[in-house]
Amino acid sequence: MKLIVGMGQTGFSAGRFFARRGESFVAADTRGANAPRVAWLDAFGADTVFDGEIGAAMLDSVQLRALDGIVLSPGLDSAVEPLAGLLDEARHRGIPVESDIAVALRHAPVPYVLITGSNGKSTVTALTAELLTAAGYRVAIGGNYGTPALDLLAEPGDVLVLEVSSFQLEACDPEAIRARAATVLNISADHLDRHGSIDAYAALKQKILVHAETVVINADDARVAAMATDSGARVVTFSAGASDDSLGAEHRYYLDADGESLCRDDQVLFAGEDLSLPGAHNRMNALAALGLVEAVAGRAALDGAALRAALVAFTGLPHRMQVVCRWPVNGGEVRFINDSKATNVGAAVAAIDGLAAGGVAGQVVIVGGQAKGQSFEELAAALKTHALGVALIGVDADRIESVLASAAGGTLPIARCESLEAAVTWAAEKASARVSPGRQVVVLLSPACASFDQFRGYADRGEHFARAAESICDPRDVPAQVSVEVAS
Ligand code: UMA
Ligand code: ADP
Repeated sequence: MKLIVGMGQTGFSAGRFFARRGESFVAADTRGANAPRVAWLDAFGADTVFDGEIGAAMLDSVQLRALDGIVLSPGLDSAVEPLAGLLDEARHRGIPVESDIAVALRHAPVPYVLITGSNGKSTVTALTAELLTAAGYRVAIGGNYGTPALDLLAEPGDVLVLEVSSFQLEACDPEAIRARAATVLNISADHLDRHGSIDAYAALKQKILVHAETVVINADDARVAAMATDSGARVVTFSAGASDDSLGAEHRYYLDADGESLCRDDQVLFAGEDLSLPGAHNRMNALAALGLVEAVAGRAALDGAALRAALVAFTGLPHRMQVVCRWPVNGGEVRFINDSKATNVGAAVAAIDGLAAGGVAGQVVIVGGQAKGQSFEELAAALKTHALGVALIGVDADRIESVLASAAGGTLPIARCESLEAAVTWAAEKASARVSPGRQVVVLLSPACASFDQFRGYADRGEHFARAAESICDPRDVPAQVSVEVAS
């Protein structure tokens, strides 16, 4: 008998997994009346719902007398009561507590690739899956991105490509993780309200490297590079420039001196125009994906025409530096860019710096939401240098405003906005005033924060932004969603 804690996507996938295996399970959710109980009952029946309160006492209940494992959903913080008491008591009694990822990796019937990091996970996961598909593999893609890992086990294909989050790695024993290839793309502060420190957060991410066959390491990120030396795996590095070989890499992926071409060891693999993804950070993402693909499919796979075509065809995922629409004004235009998936400072800084390096005439940036314990000094520095104005939204606007005000010393126009719609209106006015003939000013939503204070998630936030922007742009001028040209 298993106890599934959390009736979200993960909980449902665990229920389906145990149901397929004929194992009994019950589920509990800390949200009381807000838990999706009706959907759960419809899917699994009344005897799969725990009928008491969450807490240590549930381990003595009749319903859980045969309990031999707990599957914990990632959104739940195991240090917070009443969950903490339950988990402490379970461990005390020798009952294993695992995340869905831990369970999935123990049961994976095919090799798997793991992708984590602070930013770029979903992009690299999607691109790696596309490239492996082009190389002839049947790929099952999911994890923190898209389909929960346990659902993938029903039809795993030849290889699982999984994005994993720090939350999913908490209740996950590194000894049980045996990836064919794994990457930590980068480390910058995120989810510190839950993990406590950046070291603790990085240590969670590092778990996927410990017993991987091949680790794909960002040689430009000191925290990640240090992880390579702790791993007994075959090391492959990626880097913006030709890095030194102090990491003992078997192969090095890097950008050529032009900053565009994708190289491996002494060879140019792809020219800049083979990559449709915009921005310098996405070139790094592409290098990481190529390293993962080689680890699974071998060097020859990188030469295939289908693989090149897949690389060219991959234009990126929604809500990441996506041009929503263009507003022709004053002989130039205001371009609205949705980067709602920038839920931490590192991603927002990459967007702001990338746009500036890409040569736009200016940018008005919308930031704010739930701060997740981050510090905003680095964001304030980027905004001070590159922004024409900043619209602040969300529950932690005060904190961001005070950092911005002290960094910019009154030189940066800042607007506190009640809603995202009000922020878009203010930002559009500010941006249009700076447009001149032939010039482009950007309104950028790159919030550096989580969205749950005002929205159902980043996608909901991005859709609100898009609707507000489209109401300003002439609808007849709205192009199909295309990617922005940012830094190279
Ligand atoms: N919740 C409770 N009590 C419960 C169960 C859930 O309060 O008993 C709350 C959580 O605190 C959270 C929300 O409900 O606010 C959802 O939690 P969950 O663990 O049930 O989430 P799932 O629906 O299972 O979705 C999870 C991931 N969500 C989180 O880690 C918060 C999804 O990643 C992931 O796609 C999905 O599993 C499938 O694997 C989303 C995410 O935001 C995209 N991830 C974070 C990120 O990318 O930064 C880590
Ligand atoms: P994740 O799954 O880690 O959140 P995504 O691919 O969804 O990553 O991108 C999230 C945000 O991070 C987007 O705003 C995107 O533009 C930005 N981003 C993507 N790759 C990188 C990178 N390598 N470095 C910094 N920011 C990045």
